[in-house]
Amino acid sequence: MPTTHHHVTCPLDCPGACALVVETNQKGQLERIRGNPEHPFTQGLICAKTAHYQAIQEGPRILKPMIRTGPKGSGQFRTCDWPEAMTLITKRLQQTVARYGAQAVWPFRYGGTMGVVQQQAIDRLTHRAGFSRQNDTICYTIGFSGWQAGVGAAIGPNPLEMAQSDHIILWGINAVATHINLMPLINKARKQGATFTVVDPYRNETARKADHHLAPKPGTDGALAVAMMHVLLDEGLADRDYLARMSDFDPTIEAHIQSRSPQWAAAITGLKAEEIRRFARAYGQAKAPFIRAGLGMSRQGNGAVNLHAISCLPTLTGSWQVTGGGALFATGDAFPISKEPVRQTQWMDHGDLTRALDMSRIGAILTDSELAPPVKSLIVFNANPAVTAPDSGRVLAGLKRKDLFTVVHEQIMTDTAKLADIILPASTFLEHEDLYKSYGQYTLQHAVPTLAPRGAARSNHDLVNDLARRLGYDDAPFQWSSAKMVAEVLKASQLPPREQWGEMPWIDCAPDWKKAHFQEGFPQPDGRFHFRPNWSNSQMPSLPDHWPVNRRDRQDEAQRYPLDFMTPPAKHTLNGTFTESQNHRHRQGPPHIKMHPSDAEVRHIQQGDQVRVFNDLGGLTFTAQLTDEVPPGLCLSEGLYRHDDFPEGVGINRLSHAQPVAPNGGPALHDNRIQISLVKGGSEK
Ligand SMILES: Nc1nc2c(c(=O)[nH]1)N[C@H]1C(S)=C(S)[C@@H](COP(=O)(O)OP(=O)(O)OC[C@H]3O[C@@H](n4cnc5c(=O)[nH]c(N)nc54)[C@H](O)[C@@H]3O)O[C@H]1N2
Ligand SMILES: Nc1nc2c(c(=O)[nH]1)N[C@H]1C(S)=C(S)[C@@H](COP(=O)(O)OP(=O)(O)OC[C@H]3O[C@@H](n4cnc5c(=O)[nH]c(N)nc54)[C@H](O)[C@@H]3O)O[C@H]1N2
Ligand code: SF4
Ligand SMILES: [Mo]
Repeated sequence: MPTTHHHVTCPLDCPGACALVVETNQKGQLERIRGNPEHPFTQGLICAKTAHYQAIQEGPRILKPMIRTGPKGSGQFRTCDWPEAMTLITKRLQQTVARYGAQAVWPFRYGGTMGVVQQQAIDRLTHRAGFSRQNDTICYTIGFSGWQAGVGAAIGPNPLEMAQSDHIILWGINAVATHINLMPLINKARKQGATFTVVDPYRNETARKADHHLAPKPGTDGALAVAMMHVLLDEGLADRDYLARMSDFDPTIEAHIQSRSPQWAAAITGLKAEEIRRFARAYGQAKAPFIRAGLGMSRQGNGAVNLHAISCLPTLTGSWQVTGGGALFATGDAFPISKEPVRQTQWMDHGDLTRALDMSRIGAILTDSELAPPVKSLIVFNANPAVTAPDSGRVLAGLKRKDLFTVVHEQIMTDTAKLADIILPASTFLEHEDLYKSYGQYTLQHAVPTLAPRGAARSNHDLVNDLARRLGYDDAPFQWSSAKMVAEVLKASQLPPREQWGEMPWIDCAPDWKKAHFQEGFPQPDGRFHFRPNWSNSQMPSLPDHWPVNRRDRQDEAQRYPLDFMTPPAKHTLNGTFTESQNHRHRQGPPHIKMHPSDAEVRHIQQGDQVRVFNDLGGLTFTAQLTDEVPPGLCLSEGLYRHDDFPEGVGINRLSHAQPVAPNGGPALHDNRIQISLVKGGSEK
C-alpha cells in the first residue's frame, strides 16, 4: 500500500523539538513515526517515547465532551455534545465572574504541547476577560534566574558545535533520557579524541557512558564551580585579558574565589579535593570545553546560585571565544518570535494589572481560605497538575473542593481530568496545526495536521476562540483560524511567510557565530558577563558561592529525614504525558526507589522489599531497588506515575515541597528529604 510521508514536529516539553516523519497509509491511518534525517539537529534520531506515540494517538483517548454525574473524583461522567458542554461552561464562568469577579477564574496551562499557537492560546481570553494570569514557575524559572544573572539571556553557542569540542561536560542533564540528540554529537567529538564528563549526583544512564563521572551531593554545584575557579586562577588557567574585557571580574571577586579552596568544596560536595583539582585542570587545559547545563541541577533550593556559578567557568577561561567551547543552558531567547497575536498582552491591563498566580503553588492557592477573590473556576489546558505539581496532598484537597468548578481539556483520562466537572476532548499534535520553537536547538518549525481528529477532539486554539465568542468577545483574533494565526505570528515576528520557507517545514533561527559566542558583548545592560549576580533577593550570596539553604541544611528536618530524595525524569515517560499508555508504563515499570545498599542494610531492607517513604507531607509505598548508582544518603525515583500506581492513591509529588525558591520562585523538585522504613506484611494506606 503506498505510504504518505508528512513532516511534523514533536510537540512534547523536551529540548529536542525533533523533526518527525509521519507515515500514513492509503486509508489515512498512522503507520510509523520516525526522526527526519534531513533536519540539522534531529538527524533522524528520536526517542522511543515519541516513536511509540501511536499508543496515545490510537490509545484510550477522550473522544467526547463529558459532564460529571457522580460525586467529584468518582469517575462518573456522561458524554454529551460540544454545544451542551460549552453552554454549561459559559453559564458557570459567567456566574463566577458575576459573583466573585473575573479573577476568580484561573486558566491553568503548561507544557502538554509546546506549540506557539496552541500552548498559550488561552492567554488571549485570560487577558481579554481579566481572568487570573499565571506565573509559569514549575520548570524553567529557577535555572533561568541563575543563567540570566550572569549571561543575561537564554542563548549560547549552537549545540551542533558540541561535535567540535574537546571536552564536553553534561552538568545536571540526563541526556540519554531527556535530550537524546546530544549523544550523537558527543560521540562524534569523542571519535576525534574529546573527553566526556558528567556531573550528576547519581550514576544515571548518561553518566554510565561518560569518561568521568563526578557525583557531588545534590545542591552543591556552586561549591564545586567556585573551587574549580580557585584552581584555574591558581594554576594560571584563567584568561585575564578576556575577564578584563568582557566581565565585571575584579580583585574583590578574585579574593573571594581564593578563599574557596578544593578542600573547602570537598567538605561540602562530598568529592575529594584532588578530584576537583583534576577536573578543574582538565577543564582549563581543554581548548574548546563545552558545558551543557541542564534544568535538573537547578531544581534545588540554591539552584539559581549554583547555575550562575557554573556559567562563570567559561568566562574565567575565555572558552566562549572558541568554536565548540562555551556553555549552553537554553536557546529560547534566540527566536525572533512574537507571541502577541496568540497572547494579546495589550488586553492585560484592566485598570489594575490582573493578578498572576504561581502555578507551582496551585495546592496552596486552591486551599487558601483567605485568598480574595478565591479561585472558583479552573480551566486546565496542557497540564496535569494533580500529578505534576508539588505538594500533591494540597493539590488534591484543592481539586476536590465541592465549590470549585473545573474544566479539563485533555487527550487522555489523567488524574486531573478525573477530578473535573467537565472534560473536553483535545486534539493531538498530529491533528492540529502549529509553529514550534525549541529550548535546546535553533530551528523554527511548522506542522499541519496529518490525521483527522479522533472523535470530537478540538484544538486549544479552536476551543479558546469558541469560548471567547460565547462569552461575548468578538475581537478579530478570536475569529482567526490556526492557519491565519500562524501567518499573523510570522508577520509580527518579521519572519518570511510559510510559503517562502522552502521544501522542509523549518527555518534556521540560530544567532550568528559572533552573537552566539558573545564576541560583541553579553546580553546584559553593560554588555559584560556578571560574576556579581545582583540578585533581587538580598539574602542570596553576592558572589558565586555555596548557599546552604537546602532541606539538608535545615537541622531539624535533616535529622528527622536523613535521606536526600530526588525525582528526575524517567527515560520512557515524559512528565505525565504517557500515563495512559500501557506500552510506556510497562517500560517504566512500577514505582521503585533507588537506594544505596548501606542505607538499606541499616533499615533491614532487601532488594524488592516494599518500603514506606515518608516526610512531613505524607508517605508512599515503593519497591526498594538496591543499587550503587546512588551514593549513600541519596534516594531517588525516576519519573512521574499515575495516582493508582501507588496503594495510597496519590502520586510522587506527595513528597515534594512547593516552597518557592529564590529569587523568582519555582519548586525545588529534586531537593526533598525523606525517611524510609520496611513495610512489614504488605503496604499501608
Ligand atoms: N516530582 C517531579 N515533578 C515534576 C517534575 C520532576 O522532575 N519531578 N518535572 C516538572 C517539569 S520539568 C514540568 S515541565 C512539569 C510538567 O507538567 P505538565 O505540563 O502538567 O505535564 P505534561 O505531562 O508535560 O503535560 C500535561 C498534559 O497535557 C496534555 N496535552 C498534550 N497536548 C495537549 C493539547 O494540545 N491540548 C491539551 N488541552 N492538552 C494537551 C497531555 O495529555 C498531558 O496530560 O512537571 C513537573 N513536575
Ligand atoms: N524521558 C524524558 N525526557 C524528558 C522529560 C521526561 O519526563 N522524561 N521531561 C522533559 C522536561 S519538561 C524537562 S524540563 C527536561 C528536563 O531534563 P534535564 O535537564 O535532564 O533535567 P532532569 O532530568 O530533571 O535532571 C537531570 C539530572 O539532574 C540531576 N540533578 C538533580 N539535582 C542536581 C544537582 O544539584 N546537581 C547536579 N549536578 N545535578 C543534579 C539529576 O540527578 C538528573 O540526572 O526533560 C524533558 N525531557
Ligand atoms: S527526544 Fe524529545 S523532542 Fe525528540 S521525539 Fe523524543 S520527546 Fe520528542
Ligand atoms: Mo520541564
